[in-house]
Amino acid sequence: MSKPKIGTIAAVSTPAGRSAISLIRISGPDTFKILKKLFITGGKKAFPLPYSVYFGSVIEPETGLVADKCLVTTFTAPRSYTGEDLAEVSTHGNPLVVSRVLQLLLKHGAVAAEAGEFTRRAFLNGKMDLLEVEAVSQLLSANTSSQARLALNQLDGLPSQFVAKIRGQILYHLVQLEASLNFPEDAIEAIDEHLLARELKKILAELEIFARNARSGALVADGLKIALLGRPNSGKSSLMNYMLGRDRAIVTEIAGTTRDTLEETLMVGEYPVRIIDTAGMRKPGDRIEAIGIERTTKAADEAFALIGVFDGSQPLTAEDRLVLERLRQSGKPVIIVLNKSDLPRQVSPEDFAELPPLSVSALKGQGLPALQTSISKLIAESGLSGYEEMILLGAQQSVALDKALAALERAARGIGNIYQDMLAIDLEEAVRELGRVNGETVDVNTLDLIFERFCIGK
Ligand SMILES: Nc1nc2c(ncn2[C@@H]2O[C@H](COP(=O)(O)OP(=O)(O)O)[C@@H](O)[C@H]2O)c(=O)[nH]1
Ligand SMILES: [Mg+2]
Repeated sequence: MSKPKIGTIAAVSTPAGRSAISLIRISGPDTFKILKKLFITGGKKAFPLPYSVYFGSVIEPETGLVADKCLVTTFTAPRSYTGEDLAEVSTHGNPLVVSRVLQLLLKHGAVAAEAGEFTRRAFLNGKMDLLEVEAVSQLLSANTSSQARLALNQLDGLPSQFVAKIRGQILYHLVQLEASLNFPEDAIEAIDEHLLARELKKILAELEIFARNARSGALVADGLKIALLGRPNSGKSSLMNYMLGRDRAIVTEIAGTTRDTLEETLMVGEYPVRIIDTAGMRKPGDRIEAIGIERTTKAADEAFALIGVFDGSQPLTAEDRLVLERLRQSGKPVIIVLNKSDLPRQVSPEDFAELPPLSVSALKGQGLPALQTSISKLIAESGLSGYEEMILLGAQQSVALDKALAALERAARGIGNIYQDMLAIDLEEAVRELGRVNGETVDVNTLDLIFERFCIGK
């Protein structure tokens, strides 16, 4: 049976609306056949030479009417984004013009591309692996410059090479193992289990670092969540506003003003931090406040670190002690802020024993540099990977990586104590799951899930 013929796709790659220029992409075997029917070059240069830019007119062949004057850039297989013949048509950025040019392409043999179809073809043609696909996806959807930076790092292909290498190594050991299992009477040497154990542990250690880099990447790409916790009126909302440098949260002297959690991103050093202002922790006054306090608990659970906010101008209350208890029990990195340092201090630092407090006045704007330094220090000591090492994974890739790690761990731990065919099963699983991380083994459904997150035209 012959492979189904791959069609030629077209789509607008720039956002809808008016702009100076819009870009239509067309990719597939008939790209230039279709363009030759519709595009008349202005100059004498033969069309289409590869990697050239042409100025000319897109015309309606039936009437000869000009649909637009535009630039066409040519790329030929396999050196293009998709790995196929590809052209980019830069039209005037009026939706009427853009739509007319696209309709002409569709009428003369192209089909409308689906979301992510250009990138999907790039993947299927071996132009990028799944780690690079994920990087493109995250680059396009990045909301913070650090997310964009991480995505660009990943596009350099190093994580891809790493996963391919590790997978290759495990596969090598698996093949050796299978050979000695299946042909024991032949001249194939028996597996040296000590040697294999050492090799597998080495591979496992490398893969664990990769997994840590992926966890760090996920945390940093999303922004490190830091929740402000404290009793009502300790000044959490004021502190948030002070940190942001603007009045984001409502501040009043009425306890229980903040009922919902509020979230804003700011940069601390090179890291994006999501500061979460919460409802004060106390016995709720009404049902709305109760929901707010529930959300506070959730925010605290999800946070990467916590900032305990206390009113330094008053002796610690029972509510304050409850907050302290929560902070101690969270097991997360904690910073203690003694707010209202513009007023005479009434609490003693001993109340915070192992957590030296920082004096801040959110109202008068004092103490922010020290707080920022503390946050930076906390991030530095948290075991996050360095920026250049961080990895971005999609949801399915994370799951696959965890499975690969677990299988490899079983193999490395079990060697010597379990039958070699059990060992082979674990190694096989590790190889398969790593293949899902970089796309060397991946099923169509998973691909659908991955590419439907893309926009049309990418
Ligand atoms: N004197 C003084 N008052 C403050 C300071 N920070 C906040 N307040 C006041 O404390 C009250 C409660 O502040 P708010 O930020 O709403 O506290 P929250 O309930 O913890 O969010 C408001 O009247 C603020 O103006 C501060 O640094 N110094
Ligand atoms: Mg508040």
